[in-house]
Amino acid sequence: MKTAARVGIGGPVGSGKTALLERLVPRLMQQGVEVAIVTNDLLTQEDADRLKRNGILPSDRVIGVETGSCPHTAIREDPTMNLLAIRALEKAHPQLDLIFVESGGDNLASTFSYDLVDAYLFVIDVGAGDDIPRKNGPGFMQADLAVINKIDIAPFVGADLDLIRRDAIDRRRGKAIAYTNCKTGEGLDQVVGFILETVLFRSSTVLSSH
Ligand SMILES: Nc1nc2c(ncn2[C@@H]2O[C@H](COP(=O)(O)OP(=O)(O)OP(=O)(O)O)[C@@H](O)[C@H]2O)c(=O)[nH]1
Ligand SMILES: [Mg+2]
Repeated sequence: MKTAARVGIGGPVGSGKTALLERLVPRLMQQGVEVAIVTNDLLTQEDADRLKRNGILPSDRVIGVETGSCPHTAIREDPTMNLLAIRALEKAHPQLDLIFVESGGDNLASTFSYDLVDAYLFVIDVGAGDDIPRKNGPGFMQADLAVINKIDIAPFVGADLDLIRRDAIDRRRGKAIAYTNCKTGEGLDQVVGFILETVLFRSSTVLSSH
């Protein structure tokens, strides 16, 4: 059976992980990528219900995992629940190319096990403070792609975007960084391009020509 590539999405509570998925999935599907999602929440199916409600995917392509423990446990220490959800999606939809695993909101130390995913994104929120990139959080520093989200609110919270960019480049040591506004879609082409090229090994020339 064909197995789908897997991409984790981690980051602090409310940084915009689900909002990013809501922007990414339609763009990837436009590129012919067959997508499904596993969400993780502590004690509810909140994000899975939201994704099913907004109809970006048929509802049987979304599974909500209730971790019941610190979110990082289910994406790093013991990913069994997520692996079972992935297996169920692959069995029901053998045509899948890509499965996203959204972690429950966690702290800056939250990283994914590469037994669970092929690559992961770490989403931070400009509104949480412009010092976040230099706090040496392993999730932010080690992720395959760091996503600095909510760039639109920088002027309203007194966050210095130039400082964020300088610190992010310094701490990430050449690894990829995207700057996004999930309300408008700004910066999303770079994230889609990263997934197409780095995870799915497909050309994203269609995107970069726009
Ligand atoms: N202004 C602005 N708001 C955003 C952006 N991205 C997300 N939001 C808002 O931020 C809030 C949290 O977004 P979510 O996507 O639910 O965040 P999350 O990381 O999935 O949250 P948890 O799963 O609870 O950890 C929502 O009210 C979003 O509308 C953005 O780029 N700009
Ligand atoms: Mg979420």
